[in-house]
Amino acid sequence: MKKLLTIYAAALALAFASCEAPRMSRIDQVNIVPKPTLAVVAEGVFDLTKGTPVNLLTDDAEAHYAVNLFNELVSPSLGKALKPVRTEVAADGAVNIELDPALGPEAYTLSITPARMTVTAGSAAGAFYAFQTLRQLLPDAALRGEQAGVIELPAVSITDEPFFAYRGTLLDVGRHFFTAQEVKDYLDLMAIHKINRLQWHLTDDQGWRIEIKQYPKLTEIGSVRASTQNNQAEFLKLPVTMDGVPSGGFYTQDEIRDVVQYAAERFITVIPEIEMPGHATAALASYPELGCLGEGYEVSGVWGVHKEVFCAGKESTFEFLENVLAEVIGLFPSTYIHLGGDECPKERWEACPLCQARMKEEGLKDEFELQSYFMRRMEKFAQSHGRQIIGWDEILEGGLSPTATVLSWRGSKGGIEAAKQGNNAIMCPQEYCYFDYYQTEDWQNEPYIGWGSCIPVEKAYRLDPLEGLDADEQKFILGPQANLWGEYIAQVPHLQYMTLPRLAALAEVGWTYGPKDWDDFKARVTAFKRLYDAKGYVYAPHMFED
Ligand code: TNX
Repeated sequence: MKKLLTIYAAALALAFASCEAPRMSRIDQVNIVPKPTLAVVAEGVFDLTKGTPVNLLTDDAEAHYAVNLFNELVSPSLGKALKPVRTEVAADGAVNIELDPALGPEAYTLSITPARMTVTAGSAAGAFYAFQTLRQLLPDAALRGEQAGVIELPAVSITDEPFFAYRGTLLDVGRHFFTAQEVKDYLDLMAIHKINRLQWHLTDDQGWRIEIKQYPKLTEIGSVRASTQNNQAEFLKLPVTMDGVPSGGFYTQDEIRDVVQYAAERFITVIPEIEMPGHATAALASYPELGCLGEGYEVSGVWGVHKEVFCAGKESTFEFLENVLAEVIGLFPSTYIHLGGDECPKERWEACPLCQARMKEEGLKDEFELQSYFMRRMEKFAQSHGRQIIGWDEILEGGLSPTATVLSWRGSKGGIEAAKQGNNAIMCPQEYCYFDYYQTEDWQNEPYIGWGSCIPVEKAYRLDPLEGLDADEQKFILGPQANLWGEYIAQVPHLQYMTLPRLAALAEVGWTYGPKDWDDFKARVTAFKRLYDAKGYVYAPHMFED
């Protein structure tokens, strides 16, 4: 028996030795999304093997980081990480990597000829984007990480740079919690689309998700709700039904730091959002003294706009929020901190003697001005810590602070108004950018629940973030953002389905500004279909079907 086994093992070893890793043929057609500034496809292929030298023409930490990025992409198939060698000039038969600060920080050129491959990037971020483009040039089997002796790369010459510096998505973990690992997976999804901002919606009526050391009850009490609405009551005009199942979760500060670091490695800035003065029920359930009523709050299990908001009359509210923000600022290096500011009903303030007294004292003519007072006061605090604030477009009501950035969600008009006033704005108009909406009109037949109305990929692709603005005003538009609201999104496959392939459309809106050609986009976006399939991502299939 032992002898038999030895013979068998020897035969196996021989079989492996003689079975060389295959040559992976080049992709049939070069398709790149988002569309590069300039891309010229040429004849021939470059053969990448595990013996291909990687020449580093710049010798600094960023360049070495770029080599790691390259290896992450190709070493699973080549079976080993390629070692960089420092050289003065680019050479044939090699991959050449160079950083050239004369290019913009996110800019790159990628040149592949049968003789050599050369990446020149403005910074490590540019190299990162070059390799996201290169990913789209890899054969399917390489995307799946299958072994290859040779990977054929098509000859191309690409010069590329994003149009907008801000290309964002919002992830709502307030409504349904996603673990730190799931958030990291989401960051990976963003990164392949060259999206570089994550607005992390960490607090809402239905849950407080971030550990604040000074206020432990925020997570002890505020991160858990007893029961959750499980029907689309608003959309279907039905009475609300509840599931009766407790649900919760929060991130420790260590987890937050870890996610922020993971994002930074992918050139994504995480912008924390702490909601105020509205969407505050979970905070009030934890510290009821911060509300106008002072008692009787519960972490909410139903969706929609809630009338329980922070009391704007009490000094203790501001003290609390400043202490919270001080911890948040310590965790997030982002220049921008998002302070919410949306959907704040004024009913409690109207009936609250302290809020009314504050209005009198400060000479505020109505509750909208009181909200503006609230936001400006918190903005001042953020600024005293060297940060800038973003707020939903409601911060225009009652007087916009000259230094706040507006996130335009009720159409583009808030962003337009902000830009006309000389304020920065980010565009996420509801009718283009709400990825929690259905993907098709035929919503009854979609496999996952949506918020209500529908945004097909083509609609998402049609957003023009600069529409309605003249050249001077356009400078204030930082870029577009897609919002993934989480009322009905509790599981990762659902999250992926709502995101893909609409994120590819948003990616192109943010990266490539210019005339729209839907048919051309539709043909090119197959690059992402290959990737989604290789990685096993769940996506809406409709645009690939006809
Ligand atoms: C509006 S956008 C909201 C969210 C909801 C979303 C549902 C904004 C500032 N508020 O609270 O989750 O609609 O699509």
